[in-house]
Amino acid sequence: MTRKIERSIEELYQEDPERADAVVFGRKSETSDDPELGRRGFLGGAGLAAMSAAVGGAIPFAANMPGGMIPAANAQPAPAAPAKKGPVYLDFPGKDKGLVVIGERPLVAETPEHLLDDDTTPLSKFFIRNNGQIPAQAKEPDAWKIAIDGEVNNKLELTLGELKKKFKPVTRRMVLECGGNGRSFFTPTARGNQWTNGGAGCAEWTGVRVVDVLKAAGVKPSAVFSGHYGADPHLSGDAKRVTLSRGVPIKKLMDSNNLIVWAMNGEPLPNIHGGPVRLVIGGWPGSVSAKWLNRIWIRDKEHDGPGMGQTSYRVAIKPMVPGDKPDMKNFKDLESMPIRSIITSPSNGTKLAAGTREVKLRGAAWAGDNTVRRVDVSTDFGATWTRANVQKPKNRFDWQRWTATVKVPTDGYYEIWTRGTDSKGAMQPHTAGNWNPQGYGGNPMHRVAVLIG
Ligand SMILES: Nc1nc2c(c(=O)[nH]1)N[C@H]1C(S)=C(S)[C@@H](COP(=O)(O)O)O[C@H]1N2
Ligand SMILES: [Mo]
Repeated sequence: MTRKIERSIEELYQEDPERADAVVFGRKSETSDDPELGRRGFLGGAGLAAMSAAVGGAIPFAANMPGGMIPAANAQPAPAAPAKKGPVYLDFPGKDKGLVVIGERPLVAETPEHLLDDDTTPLSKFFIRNNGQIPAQAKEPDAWKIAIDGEVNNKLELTLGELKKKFKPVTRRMVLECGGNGRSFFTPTARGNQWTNGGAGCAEWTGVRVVDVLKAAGVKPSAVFSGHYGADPHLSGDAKRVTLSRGVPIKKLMDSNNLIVWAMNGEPLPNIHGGPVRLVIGGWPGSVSAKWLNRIWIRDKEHDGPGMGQTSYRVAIKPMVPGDKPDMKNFKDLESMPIRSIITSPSNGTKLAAGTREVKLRGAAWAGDNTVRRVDVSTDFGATWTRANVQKPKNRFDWQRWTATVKVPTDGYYEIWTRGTDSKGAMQPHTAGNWNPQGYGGNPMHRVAVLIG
């Protein structure tokens, strides 16, 4: 008996992983009560042949394949909208056509892992995340005004021109990562843009230290938290509504790595990335790094702007039942981003010549406020691991590039897995854990399918 497959294999894995396994593996009966029938490790010749056909080659390490996990060869980038089949590629001035649109209004686009192969992410490949409308390009960048007010002794209103003159410029290579990066890996689906791993990039940012400007303003002892504001109009067009305004505890704000920046990779900050001037706060959700920055409000209590509170940028304190109604008392702000490692070469679905026995890998790893202690890679579904060579960061909040060479015994279908461990010992899990309604903190191991021969 064969049932017609109406849903995509990805959807089926989301909804009914056992049945998906049965379909992918060509198991004869979906309703068999023999628990071993259809288990990957116990596949007979017919099932294995069907699976091999599905992924395009023999699977030398089939016995190790975890049940219920969609093969990397079948995993696709998330479509922009449920109605659309397959990825929608970005068409935006100055941007690489390989970026994938994951939201159209507001415009959101991610960078597939293989386009993050540069040590410094070029402007053309840097992901885009907007919550509101994209403002018009500023005509006189140096006349742009930024206010520092609230719990300060001297309220400041500086133009960008003054900022450049009064404070010492510094350049830092830092990761900017959306708080929702990895959201698409949650089951059941979490609300929001369905990022895979591409809501991140690492650029050279030039600007002045936030702390230098704060010193000039004189922060009062009553200061507790900040509120960051940008000039982008609300999607509704209502001039009174703020698009997004998040902030950080004053201790984080004072970190000397935080910058008010006007240049990215040595170029004037592009409008789409918040030009002429934005904040860059390393290691924390990208949403605190306000684009089109026009105000830093120093507050005597936690901030309450749009994007703060409820389940926005917040994770469960005690694990909750996935998909359940949230208990609002059980949430805390997502602060440091979790460890993530990605394979940037080869790309998912790469075919290599028959007889290839060694594969060279390149990747990147980063870990929010922490550093990357190690990266390990596996070609046999996690049975054995090889330690990668991890480079040192250029400066704090930089990502760490890594390389590794792995050996494969025969031709066939392989999945290369990467698993990062941070400086505190936290390691990437197999699947996204600690489910929360808006899907923060999803950092499962990254996998790419490679077909040899
Ligand atoms: N003013 C403003 N700043 C913003 C946003 C926004 O919508 N408006 N989005 C934030 C979010 S959620 C992220 S992840 C980053 C994205 O920066 P990018 O578009 O330059 O990649 O900007 C942040 N700063
Ligand atoms: Mo974000």
